[in-house]
Amino acid sequence: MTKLTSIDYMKKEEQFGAHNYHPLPAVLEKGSGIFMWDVEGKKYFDFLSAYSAVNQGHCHPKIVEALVEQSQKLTLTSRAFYNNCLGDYEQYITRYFGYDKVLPMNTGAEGDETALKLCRKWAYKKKGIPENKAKIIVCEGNFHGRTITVISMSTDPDSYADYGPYTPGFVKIPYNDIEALKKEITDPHVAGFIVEPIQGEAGVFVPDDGYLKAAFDLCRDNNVLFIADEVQTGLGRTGRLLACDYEGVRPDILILGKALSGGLYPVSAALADDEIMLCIKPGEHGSTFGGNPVASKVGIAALEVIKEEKLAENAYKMGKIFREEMKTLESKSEMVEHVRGKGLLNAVVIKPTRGKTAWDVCVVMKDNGLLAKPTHDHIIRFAPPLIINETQLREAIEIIKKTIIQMK
Ligand code: IF1
Repeated sequence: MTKLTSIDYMKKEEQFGAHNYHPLPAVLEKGSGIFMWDVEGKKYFDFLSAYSAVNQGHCHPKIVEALVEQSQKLTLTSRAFYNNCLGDYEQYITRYFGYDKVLPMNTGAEGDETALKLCRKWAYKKKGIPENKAKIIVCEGNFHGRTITVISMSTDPDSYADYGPYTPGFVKIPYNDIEALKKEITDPHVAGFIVEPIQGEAGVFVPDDGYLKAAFDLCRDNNVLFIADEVQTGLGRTGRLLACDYEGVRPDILILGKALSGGLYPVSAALADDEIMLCIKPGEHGSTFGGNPVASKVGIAALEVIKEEKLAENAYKMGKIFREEMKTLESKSEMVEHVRGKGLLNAVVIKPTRGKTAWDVCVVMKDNGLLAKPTHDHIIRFAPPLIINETQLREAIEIIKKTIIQMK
């Protein structure tokens, strides 16, 4: 049986798969730690981490062991019955983040949907907003997932075009603009404000220092729920356990996903205190796989790794080195316009030069052994697993520098 080549695999996907992505031409077969290998055996630095789902590194042994062990015992009971894993996971994750309760789901989008439903339930049951009048304030440039309600919040035509009619009840304001929030938040029908502490997909937009705290205070003063979508920024990625920790903000509803499983299994969660969480009664929300035994064991292992291996601290240190080194490119290459980020969630804004774009840079970086992907045309996100050490980081930086400087 002749071994299939990368081209063969790409052709198969082209013929039999939906065309809902435009991947870089790399066909990966193996992952371990910060590295991946393609079907021809070529080794790559992974500088995307599956959009921050692989913070712990590919196939982390401790998380793999949890997955394999539970998969041979009991994988799914549905929530029609109890099981001996969910309660331990719920106790572990609520103590880990300091909330009364967790509602376990699977994808990040389901985590966001859960938060929106909790917010609306709270609006009617606790705040006393008239039925069907609840409003939730969202930020322009947001990305919270791909469901119809979540893209109803989006201002990106790639996310919402031709998917109407849209879910009503969302008020859009500019990101990082406290005055805009102040203007809308006094409306008595406003129930919540949902925000990414750093806008990942929009291009790693880091808001001004103090923005999150000021927004949180406005929410508190107006009896509005502050909802943090930390699906991408959470779990050590930005150099703290949560990006909200930089400003001492404790969200009323915290949304987690992606690295909550270390990339081994879809695990997401919404965390809140009883006053909010108990607004949802039995039978009013859930999912077949939400909180299943495998997700519970994998979730605990993934969270233990973040603490035991001090991934947030490492992300903070390595991120500083990364930005310092990349900033030297600003003066050396007309292609590098700006470098920004926090921890190991960083982005380089590329100025198309001599017809070469961010995509071209990523294709050459791939040939040079490093995988990253542009977001929104001219911005390259660099987000390696948080286990990367300084030697590996500096080797990767050399590849990035070499690529950008050689772009002719
Ligand atoms: C794709 C983007 C990133 C997220 C935040 C919720 C979700 C995401 C802040 C939903 C998911 C993923 C989705 C994936 C690519 C990636 C992405 F480019 F789409 F926007 F990271 F920036 N909140 N982001 O970033 O989580 O349902 O996917 O588990 O759709 O291509 P999910």
